[in-house]
Amino acid sequence: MDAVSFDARLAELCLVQPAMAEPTRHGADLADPFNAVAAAPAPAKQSVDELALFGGPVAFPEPLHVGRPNLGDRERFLARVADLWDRRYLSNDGPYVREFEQQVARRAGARYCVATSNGTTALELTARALQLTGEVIVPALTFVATAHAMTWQGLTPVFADVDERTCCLDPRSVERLITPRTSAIVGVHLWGRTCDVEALAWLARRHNLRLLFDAAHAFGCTHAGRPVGSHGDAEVFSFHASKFVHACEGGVIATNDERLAERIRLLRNFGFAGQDRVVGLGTNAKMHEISAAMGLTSLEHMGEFIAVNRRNYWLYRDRLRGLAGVCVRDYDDADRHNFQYVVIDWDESRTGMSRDQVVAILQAEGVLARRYFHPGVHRMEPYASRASAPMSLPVTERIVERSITLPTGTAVSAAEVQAVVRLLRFVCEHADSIQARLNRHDS
Ligand code: T4K
Repeated sequence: MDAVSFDARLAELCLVQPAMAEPTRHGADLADPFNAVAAAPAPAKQSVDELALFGGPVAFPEPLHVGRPNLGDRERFLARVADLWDRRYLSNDGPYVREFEQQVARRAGARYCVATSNGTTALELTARALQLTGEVIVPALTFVATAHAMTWQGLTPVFADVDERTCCLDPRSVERLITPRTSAIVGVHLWGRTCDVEALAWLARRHNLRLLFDAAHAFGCTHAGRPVGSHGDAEVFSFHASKFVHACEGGVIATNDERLAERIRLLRNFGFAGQDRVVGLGTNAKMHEISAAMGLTSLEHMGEFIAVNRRNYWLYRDRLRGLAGVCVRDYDDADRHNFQYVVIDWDESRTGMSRDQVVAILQAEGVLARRYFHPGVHRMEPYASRASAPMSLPVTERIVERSITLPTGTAVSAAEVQAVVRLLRFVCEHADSIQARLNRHDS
């Protein structure tokens, strides 16, 4: 697709904003129990000289992060820690880990859940338990762990392009890459938007491939009304601290395949099938009890965390509406979402500033916006210098060059969201003078 038609398509997608855009209907007024002591953001900038990048005062001396952990009820967490302290049961399939697995399984609509030390080990165990070989087709528009986990298992990730609307694997691109060496498709539900599960399942069936989903971003989401966690051979969650529900570090494999779950349990614990009985190779990828205690506490607040994320998302979307060249990526209204990533598409040709310039301006102000997932995994090592590189992934490359992930979560108040929006508007309105200042700096 050429640049013009891509932009036209994106503009079209941005224009199709559902009628439910009024923030009040989505919780903009929501009392925020997690942010009672948030500092008042600095007043709006009056001139370009006041930008922190040019020596002005920093708007957010206490920075706003993408991925600042949501914290639930401190007393509940500490009570669980006291409890595990008293029972002296700290790891190895303990009671909190089992409870956490049950709770996740219930929410993910999966028959079996196996908790692990993190999402990356969960992906590794699943690839190994599925006995994948040769090549696996993955997107390059993802966190590097998706590909690294496969490579760590001796597999070769083959990068397919993504769909411009969902940002997830494009089944047509996947189909073109299937060879006799391919053993699996690994879809990623990027930023909580789900893959075209049906098309990928059809391809997997047709070519006798395994289908695995990296659902690190999609806990609590649904696809066609069914919870993420119940698709493909397995779906893998991350419960890293930066995820909206977390266990400090943690992962979970969700599956409806009992034998697969059993194999993963063995692999997770050195291959032990009982005391002194090792039935095969295994590793140590166990979740410990303190993580599970945090996970259980976090799960108790899942609804509140989503409500705050939803409020922030709609505030950003509502307040940025009409700003030329800036478009908040939307969600499919038919499904449930966790709203944990607010991603904007930044069009340099319309805003007059490059994506990297605006990220630098935001970061200088303490708005620690991220370029997730720049430059694309195919441009990272060891993939970039493989014999088969370079590869052409036009949609992926356009998205990684234009995306900005903005701070959200319970550490970001409604007032702070509005201050970030003011800053973005200021940057766009003063793009020419900012460029002039930047050019003066360079010369
Ligand atoms: N698949 C996908 C699609 C993934 O996105 C991930 C992980 C995985 C697989 C692998 O799952 P895990 O093995 O991680 O369970 C972060 C996370 O480390 C990573 O879990 C996550 N994806 C990725 C998207 O983001 P960084 O390097 O960007 O994180 P970092 O250290 O810059 O932290 C983010 C922000 O949060 C910073 O501004 C600091 C702040 N922060 C972070 C932590 C951990 C805090 O304020 N407190 C904290 O405790 O990778």
